[in-house]
Amino acid sequence: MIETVTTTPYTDQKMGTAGLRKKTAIAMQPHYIENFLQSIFNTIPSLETKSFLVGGDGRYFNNIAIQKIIKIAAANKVKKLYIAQNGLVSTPAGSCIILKNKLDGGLILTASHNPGGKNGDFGLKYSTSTGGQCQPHESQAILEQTLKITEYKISNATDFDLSQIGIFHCEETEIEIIDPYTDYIETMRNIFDFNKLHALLTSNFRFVFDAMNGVTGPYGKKIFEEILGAPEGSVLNATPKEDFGGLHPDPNLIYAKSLVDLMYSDNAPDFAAANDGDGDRNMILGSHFFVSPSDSFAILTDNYKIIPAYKDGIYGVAKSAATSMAVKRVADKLKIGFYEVPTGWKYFINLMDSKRITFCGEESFGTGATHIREKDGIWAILFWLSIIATTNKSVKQIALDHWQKYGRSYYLRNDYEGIAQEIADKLMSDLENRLPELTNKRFGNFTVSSAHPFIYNDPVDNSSTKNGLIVHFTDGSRIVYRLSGTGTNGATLRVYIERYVTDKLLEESNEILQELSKVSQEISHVCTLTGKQQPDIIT
Ligand code: VG1
Ligand code: CO
Repeated sequence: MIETVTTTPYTDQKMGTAGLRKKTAIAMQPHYIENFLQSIFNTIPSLETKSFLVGGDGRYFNNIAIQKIIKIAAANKVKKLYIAQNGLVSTPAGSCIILKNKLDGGLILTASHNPGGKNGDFGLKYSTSTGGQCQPHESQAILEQTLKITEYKISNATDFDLSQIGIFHCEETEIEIIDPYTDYIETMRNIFDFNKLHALLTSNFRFVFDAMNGVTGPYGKKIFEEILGAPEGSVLNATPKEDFGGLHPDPNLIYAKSLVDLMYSDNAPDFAAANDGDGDRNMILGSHFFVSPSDSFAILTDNYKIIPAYKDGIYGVAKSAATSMAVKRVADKLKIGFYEVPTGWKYFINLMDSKRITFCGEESFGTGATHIREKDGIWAILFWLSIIATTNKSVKQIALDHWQKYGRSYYLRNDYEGIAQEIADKLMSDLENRLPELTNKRFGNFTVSSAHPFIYNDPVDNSSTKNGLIVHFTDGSRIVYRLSGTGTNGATLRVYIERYVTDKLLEESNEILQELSKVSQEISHVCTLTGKQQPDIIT
């Protein structure tokens, strides 16, 4: 039986950088997720011919939301849903499944690196047949639906068992519970030399992977331990938990602290990596060494020939504007295309689909390639392990060699969190107005060479997007300012700071960037406007 339920709009269902992200309590309000799902379906023509993947990172409310998706999709006469077994699929594996099975899209329940649980965050990433998240014009159409919705349709079927692989029906809709690992693992096998990786992980090389109680635990167990032979126990925090065991599943120096402590201890393994809650982010550590994501992306690009899938050449690379310029120097050397896009993986999709690029990266611990249309944490780890297996060098040596060849972009991101939205908006608009006056101005040892909003003109669909403000200095240093689009608590100002150096290669980023950090505060007036004397988080 299908019911039509009368509802009224929620006015806060605008998607951000990566889907809809809300406090769990907000997402659990009556009709909230129902409204949003119906609004998505309202924008998709001919649902009776469409198939979607459904799954999530296992956070609190994951499986309740999946039951709602099944019933609302069935009431809207969707042809077929592929549901990840037990409701668990990583964001990269989801993209892989959509592409391999030529599905029309997917609904991935995740708030990514945000904490989970009743008091944490919940979210939904809506992907289309590209395998990646919907484009801005599509999220705009969905937003418009959310603002005028009056009813949604839902089947009154009882809940379904998501634990057994198999096929059943809800109303006319076919529901298939699928294994969420096989397609993804096969894709990894086709990219990397698994024999070489097996030899490395069964040697005396010491490897750990911290899944942070997120969805990549089972993927890590299967790939690193069962297939590649790493000793049992190499995967830490391997069981997906509704609240990530109280962890903040964000793989960085602050939230993956226990892993970082291990890697800086006397007993440090040779290599460690961590993923975020939904498995699209990665952090790479060597013994007593941290690889910044911008450097990691540049290093992977420089070593593309090592990987079987890329040995015949790569098209080009793209990075978000906020990411350091390190990869640009590699692209120039390799004479391959280089693109700069706004923050958010969706902006890479057209470049990948039009064969302009093969790799993409973001400073926020995201790297990936054209095998899917999301960033991919495990892919990055397998790539790093392949470089180590081929060169026999330590992580630190690989990074050092890279800096010796190209110079080093010291890089830090300063986040000012929990700012009142009006204040954050004012900070950005006042700063934008002041940008023209900044040119040629001197701040300590730094002189501004130009300052402008970052505007991206997509070469494929000709859309234009403004995202953030950039200040360039005469020595090549840069400061980028933008507001986060994934937070759920007021506004977060992100300030990205970078300085290029060719002589001092082994300094502390904090030291090298200390003066520029001060300059970034002076330029933005962030301290006076927010009352904060320093950033809340430095990564
Ligand atoms: C952040 C990162 C961005 C990333 C996005 C989604 O967005 O800065 O690079 O693409 O999260 O990542 P924002 O708008 O808060 O800066 V995930 O792993 O949260 O899907
Ligand atoms: Co993520």
